[in-house]
Amino acid sequence: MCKIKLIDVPSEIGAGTRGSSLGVGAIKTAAENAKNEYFRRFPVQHVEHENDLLFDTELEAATPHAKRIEGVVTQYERTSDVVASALETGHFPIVLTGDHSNAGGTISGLVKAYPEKSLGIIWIDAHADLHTPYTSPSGNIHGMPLAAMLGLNEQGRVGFGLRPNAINEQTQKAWEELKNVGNKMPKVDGKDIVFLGLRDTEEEENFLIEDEGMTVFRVEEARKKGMKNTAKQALRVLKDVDMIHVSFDVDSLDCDVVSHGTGTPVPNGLFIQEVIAFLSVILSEPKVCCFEVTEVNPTLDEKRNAMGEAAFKILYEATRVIEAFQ
Ligand SMILES: [Mn+2]
Repeated sequence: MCKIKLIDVPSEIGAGTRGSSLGVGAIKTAAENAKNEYFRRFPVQHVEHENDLLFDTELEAATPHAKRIEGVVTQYERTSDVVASALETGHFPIVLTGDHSNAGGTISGLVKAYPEKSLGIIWIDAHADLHTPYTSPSGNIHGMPLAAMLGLNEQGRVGFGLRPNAINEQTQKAWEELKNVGNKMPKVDGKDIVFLGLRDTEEEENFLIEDEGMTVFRVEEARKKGMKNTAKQALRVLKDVDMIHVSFDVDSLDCDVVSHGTGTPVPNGLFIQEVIAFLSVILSEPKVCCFEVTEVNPTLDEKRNAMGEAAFKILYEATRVIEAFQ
């Protein structure tokens, strides 16, 4: 049986809306209110954040197409060190983060610990997070972590030239640094990325999904097939990789049914029990080496702490599967 290590990364400098740094606290509050022992059983290792950069308007203006990107580089370096050392000491890291840009730090830690192993990623999300500074409409880096892991540059790897942003040198340099954290670039092949719950993407991202051969399970399709069958199919897609990372963005959940307590809520998403069913198969696969939960924002929750409670329920059930099988 594995030793689980919880890692808390309350960074929200990659988000466009404030408050996701409070997300891990909202999950802990949900556990305490349910009188659940979870956070007593698994102590949390904290990773220092750079959220004070949010108050530096000059810094934000310096790299408008990738806001606070130098801070994100620092964050990736810190998180990747903690994740890599958790793996090296025989732990299974469960990473709880503020905004989804942090996933790049987690993944950089996996490749830092195991540079020889090929990586597959299961990305449970309403969004593809495949923008680069060259294509991002917002400049918010939580829409870019997968592009960084793919090592994408100008207009993706493709050169189709859809309204590319004019990037200054400072942004360019920091984007290269960000992609190279973990000393391996690219860290993943497009064909080894599987999405679940995707339903709000831009043209540039759709192009990349198609061009790189990524796999997408949309909500209706997965529901029709059944979540466990969908999970088995996802694992078949990743049958040749050496290790698998699972990243769960709570905006994959249906915001009308569950909660709007996340930065970029989208309707017509997954239900809590569907994510639990999907993960019950995925996390029993021995090649899975890390699980991540992100983007809970209690300041946006119209139902008190409903999103924190949903995330905790999923985290709790996911952890039971990890303990049983990893
Ligand atoms: Mn996301």
